[in-house]
Amino acid sequence: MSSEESFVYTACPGWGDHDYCALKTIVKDGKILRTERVIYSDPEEPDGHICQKGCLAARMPYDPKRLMHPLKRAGERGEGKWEKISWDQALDEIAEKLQAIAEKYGKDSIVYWTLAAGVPPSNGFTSLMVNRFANLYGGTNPMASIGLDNGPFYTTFYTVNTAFLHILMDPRNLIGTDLLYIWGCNPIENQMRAAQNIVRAREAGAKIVDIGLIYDGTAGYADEFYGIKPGSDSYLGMAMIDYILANGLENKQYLRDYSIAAYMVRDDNGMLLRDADGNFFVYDEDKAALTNVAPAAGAYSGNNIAFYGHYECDGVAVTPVLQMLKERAATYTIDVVSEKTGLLPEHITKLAKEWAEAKNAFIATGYGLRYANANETCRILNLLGILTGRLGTPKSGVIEGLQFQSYPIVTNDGPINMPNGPDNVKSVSVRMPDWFEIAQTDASPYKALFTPNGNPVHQQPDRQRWLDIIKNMELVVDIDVWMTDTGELADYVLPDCMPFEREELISSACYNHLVLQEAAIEPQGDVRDPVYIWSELAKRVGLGDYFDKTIQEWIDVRLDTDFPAIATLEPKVDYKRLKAEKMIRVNNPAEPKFDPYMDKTFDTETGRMEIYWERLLEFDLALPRPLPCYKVGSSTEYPYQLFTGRQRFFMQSSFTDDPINIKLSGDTPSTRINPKDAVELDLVDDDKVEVYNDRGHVVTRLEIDESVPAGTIHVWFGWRRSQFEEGTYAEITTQCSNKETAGPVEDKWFADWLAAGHVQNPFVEMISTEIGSTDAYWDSYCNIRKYAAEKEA
Ligand SMILES: Nc1nc2c(c(=O)[nH]1)N[C@H]1C(S)=C(S)[C@@H](COP(=O)(O)OP(=O)(O)OC[C@H]3O[C@@H](n4cnc5c(=O)[nH]c(N)nc54)[C@H](O)[C@@H]3O)O[C@H]1N2
Ligand SMILES: Nc1nc2c(c(=O)[nH]1)N[C@H]1C(S)=C(S)[C@@H](COP(=O)(O)OP(=O)(O)OC[C@H]3O[C@@H](n4cnc5c(=O)[nH]c(N)nc54)[C@H](O)[C@@H]3O)O[C@H]1N2
Ligand code: SF4
Ligand SMILES: [Mo]
Repeated sequence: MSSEESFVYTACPGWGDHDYCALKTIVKDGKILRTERVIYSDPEEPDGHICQKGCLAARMPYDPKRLMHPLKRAGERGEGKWEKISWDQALDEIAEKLQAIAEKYGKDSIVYWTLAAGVPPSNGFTSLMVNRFANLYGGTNPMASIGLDNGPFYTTFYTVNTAFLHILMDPRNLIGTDLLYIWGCNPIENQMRAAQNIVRAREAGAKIVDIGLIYDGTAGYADEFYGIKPGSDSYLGMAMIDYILANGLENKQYLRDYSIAAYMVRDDNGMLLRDADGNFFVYDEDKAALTNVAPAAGAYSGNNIAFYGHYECDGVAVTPVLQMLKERAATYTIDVVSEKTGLLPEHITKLAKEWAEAKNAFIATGYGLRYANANETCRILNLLGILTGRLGTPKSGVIEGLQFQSYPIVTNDGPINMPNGPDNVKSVSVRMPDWFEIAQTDASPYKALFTPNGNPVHQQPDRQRWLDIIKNMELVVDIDVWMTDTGELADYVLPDCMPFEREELISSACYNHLVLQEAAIEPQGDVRDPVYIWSELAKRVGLGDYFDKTIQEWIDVRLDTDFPAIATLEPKVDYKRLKAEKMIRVNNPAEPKFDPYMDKTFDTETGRMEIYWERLLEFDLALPRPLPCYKVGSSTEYPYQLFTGRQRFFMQSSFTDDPINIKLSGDTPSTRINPKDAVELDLVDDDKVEVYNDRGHVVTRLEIDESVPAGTIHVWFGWRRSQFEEGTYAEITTQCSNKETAGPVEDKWFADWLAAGHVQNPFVEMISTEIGSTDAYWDSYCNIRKYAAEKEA
């Protein structure tokens, strides 16, 4: 053991779905001293980053509250009585029960819940090993169409026929822009990697405008803040589209070259006009005639192509897409939109004008838009980028869902996930709304549940649903680093290593670098890494031959890829080389920085960005259209909109055990309401209040705070159930994936996705979780009352 300081790299434990940093972990005498930002190699040297959570993460491995030993339930489920057992006992018993359940009910009765949003690093061994196990052994993945971050996926699937690619963006592209609309997200407090670049962008002259609900840290940082009524953003978007088109501010050259704005639509059936060979039609003004355009970005007959007007082709009346859009947008008048959004008419016009007129401008959208209408909202905001010619244009764009990346780096994970190829996987997948319908009934065929990633009992909306599901399970195994609300209901809780304790390949989001995570310290207590856990379980169910590699060997498999940015490196990168160098810059260009739209080639039927969606014609959604929220404001009994937004010092339920982070978060969870509502409700600061609806309740202290608009109740997200006085926010939130919120449009989207050749199984196609659903995290209504008074009454 050296008594000099040394360092290793670690995937940050605050790594949560949208911001991902490798940390530089400084070690001395076998202990972690501190964490620092990573210094990447040139030209990415300045871009490594660390935030307060990253700094405090180094405390985590030493937290006495973390899981240290395998636990077996000793009392009733949820009673909190545990017996410490050995790994051998735990794995022997789990394997035996698993085999018995498989024998009795079939393998599909075994469910794997693998939402890896809060498990660092994404697509590491915590995911790869369970995928491999499930694909070899069999079982059900209920993750097809989860209802998590759907809007951006919906938008890019129909517009440019990709799933994930067009959602990624190098955050450094923000630097040099003139105007940034931060729309429905709070990056200054919870997307620190983005925040760093927003700060740089502002220093370089950008004006920052926040369109939001809560006056949050981003609102405070912004030059202007516009508070909008919950879930009404698509109306503002349509008013902006109207302004652009009514004033001729659209970028015609761009629309002509890269979109189908000029393509003719048949008035009689709403389909794009095609000839027998699949050519499309536009109107050539010089020739004063309709001329055809071949599929896959065929050329136009001339330069003067019409966007507006009404035409006829062999007796069929036809209209260009942009004319139709203009007519539709014109119905969203300033008065209508002002009423819907609560924004002043002059503010709507100002937002539209400045967006249309700025030289370089970005819209960055996020998860404040996750109402049941979020899919259309995202589409409309994306369209604002297309109409002004900003997608793929330097220093401009629309970034959906704040998924920030440099160039994607692809490793050879297929053979790990699917050792016998995609056609021979034994796992099956069920769309989540369908799964919930069955799983929560007494007739549920699902008998075993593994939760190796995520904390669903706490973080999935409508907690009761999970209690019902677990009631039917004969075996529940949670793998985590903390005792969570999910673990509390398990039969076995297995303690995973923290990233500080194990090796791993960090391949995503590190600004074009492959980084080796090395163990900073010995595993504390009796914790084990995911390769050990799944390999040992596999051995006990007869799959040992498939789990015969060490972590180092698996890393070699991952690096043995023909993905050009890695394959072209000299000498070839393998574990040994990475171990010697710790990080290696892959062969991606430094400039231009990754922008998914930059080469402007699109794998669509037309070869252009499709801003008219024939496939959703039956829902009157060929053109975009604001849709209502699901429940917000719809109840007189529960008149308030519930917002359960994030906590700066927590990463979802991670960090909620650390005393410093707890202190920084106000010691105990709180509920915030506007002073006006407080007066009306006769509530004062620090009252104990109950926020409730027909599903359940949560009890906290009250904070009266002007940051929350009247009509909205904000209960902070993240805190464990045990930290609330009673109940938890998860009792009162709306189910995301259910038959009501995932309706016919979502069904059609899912069907279109499969028809496009995709696979309904997130264990095969790692992205399909976001397809064919809708987010409804904020669609819940609720009421609030003083708690003690209610009890005494
Ligand atoms: N510290 C911390 N950081 C995190 C996380 C964490 O738990 N803690 N979680 C990570 C994950 S998984 C995610 S998905 C991201 C999410 O991060 P964000 O995309 O930033 O989403 P939220 O924080 O949910 O919501 C942000 C803002 O949306 C606004 N909002 C609410 N309703 C509306 C509306 O109707 N219209 C508009 N325009 N705005 C509205 C509110 O003002 C709120 O402050 O954060 C990631 N980062
Ligand atoms: N009310 C409400 N509900 C929400 C949201 C909201 O804003 N409000 N946000 C939604 C969103 S955007 C998301 S992404 C989901 C998040 O939902 P989840 O991903 O289920 O939430 P987390 O609490 O992040 O769960 C991650 C779990 O992984 C564990 N973990 C951390 N590190 C490791 C590790 O190294 N190994 C293992 N095995 N486990 C580890 C953590 O302790 C934690 O229990 O929640 C959703 N639910
Ligand atoms: S931004 Fe996220 S990943 Fe980066 S240091 Fe902070 S918590 Fe960790
Ligand atoms: Mo998320």
